[in-house]
Amino acid sequence: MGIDRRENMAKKVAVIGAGNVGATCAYFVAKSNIADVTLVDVVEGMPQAKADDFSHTAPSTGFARTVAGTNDYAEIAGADVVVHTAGIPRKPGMDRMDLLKTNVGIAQTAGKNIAHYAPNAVVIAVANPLDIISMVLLRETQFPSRRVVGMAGILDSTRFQYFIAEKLGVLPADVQAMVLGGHGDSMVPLPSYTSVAGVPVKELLDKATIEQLIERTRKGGGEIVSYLKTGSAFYAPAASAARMAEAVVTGRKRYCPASAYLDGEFGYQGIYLGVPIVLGSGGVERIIELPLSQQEKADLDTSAEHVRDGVKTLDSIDTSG
Ligand code: A3D
Repeated sequence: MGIDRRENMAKKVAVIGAGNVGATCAYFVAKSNIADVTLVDVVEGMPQAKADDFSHTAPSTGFARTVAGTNDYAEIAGADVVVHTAGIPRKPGMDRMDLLKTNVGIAQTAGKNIAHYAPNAVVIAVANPLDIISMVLLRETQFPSRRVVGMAGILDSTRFQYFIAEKLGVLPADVQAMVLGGHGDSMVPLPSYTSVAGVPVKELLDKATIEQLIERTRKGGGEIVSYLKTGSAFYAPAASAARMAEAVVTGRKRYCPASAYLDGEFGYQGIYLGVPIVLGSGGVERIIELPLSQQEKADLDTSAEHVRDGVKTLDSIDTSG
């Protein structure tokens, strides 16, 4: 299985939810010239307006793709990738789980429409609570689990990379980091798999400083929520989702952490959890079972337990609603 170098002319990415994350993600994807983009939202006129506005940047930015906005799910037909961002974001004082009830209903509608109109797509979940919304999309689409994946670890890792680079005064792109686990305060940054141009971070920073940066990574999303007050981060989440969409559209086999459905990997069964994967045109092409220290595995167990609790809440909503 080599890298897929087929021409991408006919590729299409649909983004559901044309709010902060969705619209920014659509723009990143369109600007990278890898696919045509369709933006879907329930608010009348808004996705159309944003799509037109993006299109008018083409002479300045040079992108050559079409961007369409619509209120009709039928227009996602033929999408190779569907990025699901529709749903309410956090406000100060809220936990990602507080969004569950509202966002599950939205994801159920989206999942049914994706299955109907884009039955061959790879779905990238972004709406929160991420690991639970990924499960909802899996259940509603009934796609093979490798075709429903959640964006979180790649974002959490880039935050960890950025904080390390900032501390060391080096180029962020030279830092490689790995953050596993559920997308929440129990996420598991792994210094043992984090390096700066191949040099283990433990050689460059002391233990206390690394611990501080880990804590900042866990709270990175929350910091932005408390500054913004009316919503949550969107540039970095959108850039991460666009990178994942790009890996699928281009068939590049990107090694990244993402929320994948586990069927025994790392000892977990039937939940979505952030783990290292290879992402390509088929979606999750491989899950990499890294060796973990006792402490890392214990932290991942705690994170998995939080996700399991979320699935229980989801199931109670399903049966009562
Ligand atoms: P926001 O700017 O409010 O956009 C959400 C959009 O969804 C709005 O334009 C809504 O009109 C739209 N929408 C609502 N219901 C539907 C529907 N049924 N069909 C289509 N569109 C609909 O929020 P945002 O873009 O900042 O955040 C979107 C979601 O992403 C939230 O749940 C956030 O919590 C989540 N998020 C996740 C991450 C991760 O790292 C996983 C990061 C940032 C945001």
